[in-house]
Amino acid sequence: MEIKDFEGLIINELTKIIENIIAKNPNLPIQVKKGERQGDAISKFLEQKFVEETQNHHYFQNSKTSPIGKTKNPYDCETFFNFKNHSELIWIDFKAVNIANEDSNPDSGTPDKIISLIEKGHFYLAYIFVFYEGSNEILNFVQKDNQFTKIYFLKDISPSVRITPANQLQVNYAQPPVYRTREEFIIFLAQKKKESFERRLKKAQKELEQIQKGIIYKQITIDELLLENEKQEQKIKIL
Ligand SMILES: [Ca+2]
Repeated sequence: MEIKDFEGLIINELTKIIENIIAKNPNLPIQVKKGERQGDAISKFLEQKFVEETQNHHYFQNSKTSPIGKTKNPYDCETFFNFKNHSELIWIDFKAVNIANEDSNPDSGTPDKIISLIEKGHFYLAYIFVFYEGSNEILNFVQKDNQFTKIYFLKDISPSVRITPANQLQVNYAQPPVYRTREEFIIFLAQKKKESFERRLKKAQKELEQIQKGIIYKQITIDELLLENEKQEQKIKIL
């Protein structure tokens, strides 16, 4: 089977499940103040529903939610996609977007978790986006570009993604994914890491040069700090 078709099948099946969950639960009893993010509560809801919906599923088996209280867990849900005699581990990361917040750049986790995943013989981390808006007492799932959910694999993430100095993948959720092969993704990820290190190095180099010139922070020099300190010490010493 072509890898691309295999991936397309998984995305299609995931989409059906999420659309089904939203059709059954068009709103949630969660209050959303203007612009407030309710991502965690929505994610918890979707995790549980996903596990329920895949209890007796043709393709998905052994779904489970992330362990409670483990905030740094690499996935929200884990499941296995079974096709013919093959069982493929899928990690799911739910992303709930309040459509009132136009420019949302959610951190999408460390890139290193996908590296460990690939190193262990897997590949697929699926981002599942859902969209919501708040009213007084409830939260409504809404469509964006005529879709209740947008799902893609991390391997197909927008080329505009960057790796932040805190080693987090960051991308504007509105940026569409692009298809790339698995091999292309590995090379792409290495390139993004390289660019991130280069930006950090450039910044550190600049800061190092400043401190070598005696500037400790912004325009403040070490000498100025020492002088100010001496003045303050004198005031205390004559008490
Ligand atoms: Ca998440």
